[in-house]
Amino acid sequence: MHRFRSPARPRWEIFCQVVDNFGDIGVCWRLATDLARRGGGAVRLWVDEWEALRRICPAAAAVDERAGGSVQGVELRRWTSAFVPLVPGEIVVEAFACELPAAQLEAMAALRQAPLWINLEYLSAEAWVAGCHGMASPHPRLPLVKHFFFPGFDAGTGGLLREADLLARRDAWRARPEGRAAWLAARGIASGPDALRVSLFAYEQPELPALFDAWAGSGREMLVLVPESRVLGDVQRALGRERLQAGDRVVRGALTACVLPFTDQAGYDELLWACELNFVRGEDSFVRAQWAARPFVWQIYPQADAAHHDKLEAFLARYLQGLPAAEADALARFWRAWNGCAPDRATPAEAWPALAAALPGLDVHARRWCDVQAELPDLATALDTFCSHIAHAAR
Ligand code: TRH
Repeated sequence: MHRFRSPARPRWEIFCQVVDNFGDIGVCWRLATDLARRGGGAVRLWVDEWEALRRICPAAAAVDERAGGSVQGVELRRWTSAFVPLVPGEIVVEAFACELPAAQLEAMAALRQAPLWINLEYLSAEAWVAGCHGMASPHPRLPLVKHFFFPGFDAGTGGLLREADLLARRDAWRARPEGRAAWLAARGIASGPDALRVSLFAYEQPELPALFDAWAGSGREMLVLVPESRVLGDVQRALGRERLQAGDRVVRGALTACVLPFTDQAGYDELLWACELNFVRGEDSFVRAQWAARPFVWQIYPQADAAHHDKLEAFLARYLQGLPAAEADALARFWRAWNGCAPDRATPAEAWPALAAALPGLDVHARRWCDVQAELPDLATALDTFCSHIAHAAR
């Protein structure tokens, strides 16, 4: 069996297959740029869908898909069915069990020193994660060993992606007196000092019209910022519009809804920082909302067997710890309603007044949660440490 030995600055090679949305590429692009920025070695990212990459990383449009090219220190390569391996990296990451091409595995096995092969798993707050984090699985035929690396919310897991300067950048952005006002003004958006600013990034949401009705009739000005995403059809339905696009603004009672263009990831962070309540989805925006340290509503990626309900409850069980019962109930009730989960059969519109009342307490809690999570090693650091430990153990 070949043994992995990590050089001081390994070459990282990440494989990403885009499933359904941006999520997988959102996480992989963030990991790749974070590793590159930390100077821990060269980073190559293989992506099967260039269009999805281009949306979160517009600079990818200038890269020749066949020849590859570098953006933010990451070598971008298109992963096609005619895949021909390059010299494999010393650390090869397959994201979310995307299954490396056979030619890549053969190239890895042919090396004198086998690369360290990592399967980066989906984020889950479930208790079993810590037990599986770091497990090894030898390839049945080739002299290769795959290691499972799980992100998570405690020290027994691989942590969460968090760039080294993220929280300082967030605080500096918020501290600038003109920060948010200028950000909104640059997008042609005005709101009163007491408005509740909400970002809405979501999958389809059939319950949205009733919630918009509640917001339109609310006693507080509601500014809802909707980046172009799958929920836009429901926003159109809720506002009785045929077609909405970036730049459109619709006022109904206390509610003003503004459609924003889909930006790069840095721009999306600023949207989260600018709002008092963020609706997020999937995995990466869910984590970014936690670093924004404001109350948020998570729409979990739906799975056919409703396995996502358990994942939602597992996160709620962790997140709600330490909150007074009324605030914890308000948040849990709204999240379950937003995700269509039994047994709490309230609709989001019915669950909204209690959530609105709980926001001040939830705001304090969101900051506390963010601070606690920020004490743990971030995912890129944890991954680097994990690889070094395996290399050390192999000596
Ligand atoms: O795209 P998603 O729905 O991702 C999901 C999850 O990863 C899920 O686990 C997976 O199984 C499924 O895809 C197939 O949501 P997510 O993870 O939040 O990714 C969206 C990315 O888009 C994230 O990196 C933030 C980014 N983004 C921008 O860069 N600009 C924007 O304007 C917006 C709204 C988002």
